[in-house]
Amino acid sequence: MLVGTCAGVQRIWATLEDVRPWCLVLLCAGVAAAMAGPLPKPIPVIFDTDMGNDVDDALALAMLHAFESRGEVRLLAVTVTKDNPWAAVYVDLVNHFYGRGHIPVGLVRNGKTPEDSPMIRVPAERRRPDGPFLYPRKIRDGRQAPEATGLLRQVLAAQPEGSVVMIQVGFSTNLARLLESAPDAWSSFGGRELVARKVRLLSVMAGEFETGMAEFNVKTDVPSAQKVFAEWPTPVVVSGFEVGKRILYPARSIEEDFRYTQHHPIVDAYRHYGNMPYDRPTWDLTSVLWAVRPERGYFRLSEPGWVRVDDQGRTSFEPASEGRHRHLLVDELQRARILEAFLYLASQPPQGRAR
Ligand SMILES: [Ca+2]
Repeated sequence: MLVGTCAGVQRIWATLEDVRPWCLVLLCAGVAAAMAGPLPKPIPVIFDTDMGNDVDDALALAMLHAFESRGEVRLLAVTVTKDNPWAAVYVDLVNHFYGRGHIPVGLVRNGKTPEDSPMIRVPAERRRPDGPFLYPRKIRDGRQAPEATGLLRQVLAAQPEGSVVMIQVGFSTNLARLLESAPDAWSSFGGRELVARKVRLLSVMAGEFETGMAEFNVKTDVPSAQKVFAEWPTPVVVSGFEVGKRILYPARSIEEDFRYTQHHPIVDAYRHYGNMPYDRPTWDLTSVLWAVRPERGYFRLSEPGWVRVDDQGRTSFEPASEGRHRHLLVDELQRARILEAFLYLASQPPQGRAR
């Protein structure tokens, strides 16, 4: 069926020289839709983040809450690969801020980058003049959060077959451990089988596909990245470093678009990550936008192939018709449209909450 379709497309292609650019857009949209079939609404999403290492993770989480408010996403869980106790606390207080404190938050054990980070610690430590925390949360200490791999198994086991979209915007520690995980009380399947049954798509921010440099998310945990790219059983769409670095989130938005409330945990994180005013690349936001709206033409997709990770953490893309991987491509017009979406989504107020 697919072979026949491709042959037909090739024949038509040869006769459509004047309209090829538009055909390419439509073809890419078709490929996006065909990769996973019609998307359910809301899309069940698991967000895996190294919250605290860069502020784009915080903006990406804010976007996911906006998508949930718009009926496009149901955030099943957030799992954290930064092994710092404030990381899970900060994620939990952001979820509470958006009125979704019920979302489970899992934290890696014996993971990478345990160092302190003011962008998560300072908002978490802020208190009102009369004593309580400025931003309510249920997780007081990251050590109270469940271990991430077990939480991933628990959440996946409860979902329908082929339904879950996973978004990984940190290192691959949690997802590699998920693949290796053994049957347990939540599921009689091992990790790879559980993923193959429950997950429809993995959207990843990792790697770099222009120069092949060792990108942070890959080089921080090379063996886990190698495992995920070699063994993950579903389609994988990767946003390389080169995509988000050319779309800068403007400091002006942080200063002006969040004024609907006096205190905002995303603004606090941004102000404590760098010296204001600064514009920051939107790496992790691109993987969220692709995962939720793959059919909307924000991005183009590469041909299919395989992402390879060498022992130094350098990435390359090897085209192959049977490959399960693709990476994102963007042009100038698309970048402008993507940034507009980021600004509206990241700064969208919590749903139905007068503050
Ligand atoms: Ca990140």
